[in-house]
Amino acid sequence: MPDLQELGEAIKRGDRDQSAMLTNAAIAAKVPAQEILDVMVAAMDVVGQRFQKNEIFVPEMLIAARAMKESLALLEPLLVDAGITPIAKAVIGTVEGDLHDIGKNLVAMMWKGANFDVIDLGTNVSPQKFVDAVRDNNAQLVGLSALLTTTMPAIKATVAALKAAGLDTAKVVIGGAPVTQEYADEVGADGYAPDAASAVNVARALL
Ligand code: B1M
Repeated sequence: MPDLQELGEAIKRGDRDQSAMLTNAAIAAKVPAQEILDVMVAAMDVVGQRFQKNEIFVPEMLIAARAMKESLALLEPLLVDAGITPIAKAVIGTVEGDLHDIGKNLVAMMWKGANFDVIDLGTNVSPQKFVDAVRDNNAQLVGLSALLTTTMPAIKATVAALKAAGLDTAKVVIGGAPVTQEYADEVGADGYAPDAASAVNVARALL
């Protein structure tokens, strides 16, 4: 049985080789993907707490994130189900000014797993870029992620830009650590999801 605790420790240290090796070992041992993911997410929480307490700094946070991303890429095929005909087209991205993408990538994976055709615009995505992508792809669903209190207003600006462009038939789901249902109501988003798994339920309910 692979040591999942050691996987969490490897992510916290930013040891990519070790975390990839342990992730592969866990996959090979048929540990459920959700269980592996939970360990990885908990490790990133600890990284965030250490950063908050000034025990570590941005470079350490970055190498931990890199290790997590590599392990997440190994998990992706397990998280993404083999869907046949996509239920809907979705555009997702992290809003302007914000470079955090791990949570957004997780939502994208879960949406792919729920059989949505997902177009991932990446990070630091301007309202106009969201508008263009929704229009060009005739998307029915839009996902906006923000991890910083300072980038939350970009969610509001993006929702407003979509409305101004007459694209309000596309349902907007928002999320990210500082985002709340209250904020979603305030900015006129159609839905809020606290995590990637509930982003699937929220999207399904809206569609
Ligand atoms: Co940043 N960072 N960071 N960071 N970082 C946070 C967010 C912070 C909380 C750390 C802290 O102080 N404790 C803090 C924000 C404080 C605030 O505004 N309230 C912070 C800060 C301050 C900063 C910088 C300003 C630091 C600096 O430079 N001084 C800077 C900003 C850069 C920028 O974006 N312009 C910065 C930079 C970085 C790195 C680049 C080093 C790196 C990101 C690397 C990357 O993403 N590729 C990084 C990291 C790794 C973090 C922490 C440690 C981890 C984030 C993460 O990936 N978590 C984070 C602390 C923390 O959150 N614990 C922190 C794991 C991920 C699975 O969770 O993204 O929350 P999360 O996603 C969750 C939910 O939020 C939700 O689902 C996911 C779970 O299922 N969700 C959605 C997310 N998006 C969703 C969309 C949805 C629905 C749900 O619908 C569409």
